[in-house]
Amino acid sequence: MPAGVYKISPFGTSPVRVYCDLETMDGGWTAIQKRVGGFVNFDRNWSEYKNGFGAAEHNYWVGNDVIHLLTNEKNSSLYISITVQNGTRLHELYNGFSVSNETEKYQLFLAGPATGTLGGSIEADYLRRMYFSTPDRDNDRSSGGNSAASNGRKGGWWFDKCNIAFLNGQWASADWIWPWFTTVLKGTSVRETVMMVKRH
Ligand SMILES: [Ca+2]
Repeated sequence: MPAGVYKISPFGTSPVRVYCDLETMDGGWTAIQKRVGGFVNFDRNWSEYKNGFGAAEHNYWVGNDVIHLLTNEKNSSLYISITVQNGTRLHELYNGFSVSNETEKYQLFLAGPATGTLGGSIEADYLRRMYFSTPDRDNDRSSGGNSAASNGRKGGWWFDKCNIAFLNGQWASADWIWPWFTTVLKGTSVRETVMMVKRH
C-alpha cells in the first residue's frame, strides 16, 4: 500500500479522505494537515475548521471533529514536518497528542518529550491546553483581541496570547509570523508542511 490518499471512517463517521504516510518512522501516519504550493486559503471560519477543507492530495485541514475522533483515546503521537525553501525537511515528534471536542473548544493536549530537528519543547509549553480559535471565534488568552484575525496570523490555530508555532498562516507571506519559533521564522521560508497522527 503506497503513500497516498485513502478514505477512513473514524468511529463510524461518513468517509473522510486523508493523506497517509507509510514510510516515515515505520509509517502508519494519517495527515491531519498538509500544505504544499499554498493554493488553498487557510483563512477560514470556525465551521470550516470544524468540518475540514481543501483536498488531501495537496492542501487540506482534515477537520477538528475528525482530529478529535482520531485522538480522543489519548494514545496518539503527533509528527510535524516543515520543509523549507532549500529542501531541508525539519520535523518534531510528540508522544502524546489529543484534541477535545467542540464543546470544549477543541482544546489541545500535547505531551513531550519532543524529539526532532525543529526544536519543539517551547512549542509544547505554548500549545499545551490552548483552545482553538478562528478569525470568527476568539478562544485565545489575549484580552486585547483575536490572534486568529490579527495581522500576521489570519487562520485557525491553538493560539495563546500570541503564538510561537502556527502552521496555518498566509502562504509564502512575510506576514506569516513564526511558523515555528526559533527554526522557521517567516512564512516565506516554508515550502511544505505536514501534521500527522498515529496511534501507539
Ligand atoms: Ca482574545
